[in-house]
Amino acid sequence: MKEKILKLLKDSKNEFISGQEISQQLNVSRTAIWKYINALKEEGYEIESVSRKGYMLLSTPDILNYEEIRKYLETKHIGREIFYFDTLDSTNLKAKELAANEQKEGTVVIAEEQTNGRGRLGRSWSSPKKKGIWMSIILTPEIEPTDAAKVTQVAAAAVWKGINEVGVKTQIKWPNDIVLNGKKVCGVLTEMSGELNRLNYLVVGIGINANMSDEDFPEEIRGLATSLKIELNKEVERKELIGRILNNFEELYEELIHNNSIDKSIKICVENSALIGKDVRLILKGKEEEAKAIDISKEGELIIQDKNGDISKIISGEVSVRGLYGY
Ligand code: BTX
Repeated sequence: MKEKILKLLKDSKNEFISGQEISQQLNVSRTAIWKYINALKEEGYEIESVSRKGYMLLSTPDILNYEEIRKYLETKHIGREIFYFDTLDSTNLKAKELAANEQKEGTVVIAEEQTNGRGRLGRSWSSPKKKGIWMSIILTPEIEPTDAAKVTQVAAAAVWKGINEVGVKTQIKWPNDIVLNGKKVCGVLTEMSGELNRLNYLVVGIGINANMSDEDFPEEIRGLATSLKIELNKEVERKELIGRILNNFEELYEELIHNNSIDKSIKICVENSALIGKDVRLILKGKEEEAKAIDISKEGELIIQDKNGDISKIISGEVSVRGLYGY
């Protein structure tokens, strides 16, 4: 109901809408409306109320609920249900909980802050309040569990495109990072629930440093991390960026679902790769090896050439890849 009232306020653009009209349209009592209006005010919506005239929306806060993101969405399924939280331990954890309870394909979980944001291999992800985009998408594709890593490439490509559309050219560091001027601006964490040959669901977690300043990062990662704001010198509209990323994600993901292909995503990942053509250090189970990254396969594996000239493919999750020259 709160969302419906907000929609009416937004639809009456800069004009008062009377309590009576809201009450008639939504079949809800005037006292209930008053309570919902107060709840909206608490969320940061500035609403003027004048007796006999009604309510007028003066300004909307920078928050990431469905009502705010909706106007940027062009998707059919992805992001059509958004669970929005002020604070969460981790959007991936919440998404897994929801997915286990039959939440459907395309549901998105967003938090303004994560107190236990997670990276790969038990690492943590710094997620300060209202400074970034911390979100997870629930997916139930009919693909083999071994193909789950393909979705990470789809997500990386979708984020690259979304950020590019708001005017920032980044690079994709296979398999799951987006970098900007050699520093990490986004990370993707795909987690899966399934059995050997059956995938139950996937959760694709996306963390984007949108509007952080240097001092918003923990000291130990300041040299490695950057934000779109730092590079652009101005804040980005987080809700617009979310909309663009989800739109691109749906388009690229449909290629996987309908054609069992991720060619479009791979093309983006290859053309904008931070690694291809460069020497990299592979870290596999504590062992380090130098090689040259030469391509990404149709399946999303990194193709490398070792010092003897031998070519092989590596699967994400197997190794950490470091650029030798600070990318
Ligand atoms: P990763 O394991 O590749 O990167 C984690 C590493 O990146 C950390 O060990 C740290 O060095 C560095 N780091 C931590 N926080 C940041 C940051 N904000 N910016 C840049 N570098 C950082 C990458 O894992 C995958 C991260 C996914 C995060 C999303 S947020 C929404 C969803 N929920 C959740 O808990 N995780 C995902």
